Amino acid sequence: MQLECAGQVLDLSRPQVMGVLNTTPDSFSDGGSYYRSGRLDLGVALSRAEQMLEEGAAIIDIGGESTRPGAEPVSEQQELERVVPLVEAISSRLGALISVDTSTPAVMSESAAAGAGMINDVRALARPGALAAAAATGLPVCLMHMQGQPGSMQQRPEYRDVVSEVGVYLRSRVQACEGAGIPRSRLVLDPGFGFGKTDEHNLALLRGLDQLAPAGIPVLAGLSRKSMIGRLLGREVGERLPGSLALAMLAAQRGAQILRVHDVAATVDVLCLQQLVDCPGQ
Ligand code: 7PM
Repeated sequence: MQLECAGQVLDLSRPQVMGVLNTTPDSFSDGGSYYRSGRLDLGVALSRAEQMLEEGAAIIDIGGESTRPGAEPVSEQQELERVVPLVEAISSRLGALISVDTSTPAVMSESAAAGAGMINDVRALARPGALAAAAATGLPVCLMHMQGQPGSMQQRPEYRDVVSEVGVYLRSRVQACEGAGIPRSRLVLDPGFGFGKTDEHNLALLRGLDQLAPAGIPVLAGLSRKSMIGRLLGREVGERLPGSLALAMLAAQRGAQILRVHDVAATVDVLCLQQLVDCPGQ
């Protein structure tokens, strides 16, 4: 499997790491470290991106909207101001493959023009205009499942059969994409761990990860530092690396091709060993 990302080829015959570079001042795990007196510091963000690339990240994920429950909504203008200059700088200076974590059509178009190679949408292109905007970029898209809306999604998540319902939803979004001119060869699917899911739902999705996507469509798993690790193990966000690494390996063993993580070097080590055991001679 491989993905064609604006001239760069992403090899998915082995699991690849997507490193998270969050540009929101309230990001729960970066603590707003790229902000100096309320303004985004391009230099700091660039060196963080460079470090993740050196550690083996294949993709840098840049987002300007916090999806944390209770986070303040971000205007289109604000999101553009946070994301586009970073995409431009990281793509031109580092030549990195960038995915842009957005649900906003204008951010998709302007990020693509600034050099982004992939769209990562936690709303699976469901916002008005998003399907058409994403299609026009020609870029691959990660479609994520979410139940409810970020502000309230964790209040009472409910499913009859979470694996089958998430699968049905993702396949319906694949169809919507195909209808809008985005072929399935350009799609990645993601169950959206923690997005309107209890710990039991998240565990069931991890167990059933290999049943989620139609054959040939790669799967992305984002488990890094998530609150399910906090609840299951009783760990604060700074203490979730071992749990994150275990879940990244479990996801890779169940066929995830892209792991979205904060701790790139450690995850690359884990995935390297997993491949040596599970895919000898490759
Ligand atoms: C607060 C709550 C801050 C949640 C950040 C988050 C995913 C994603 C995110 C994911 C894809 C986080 C999330 N998670 N995109 N964006 N998959 N495709 O924990 O799981 O990083 S934001």
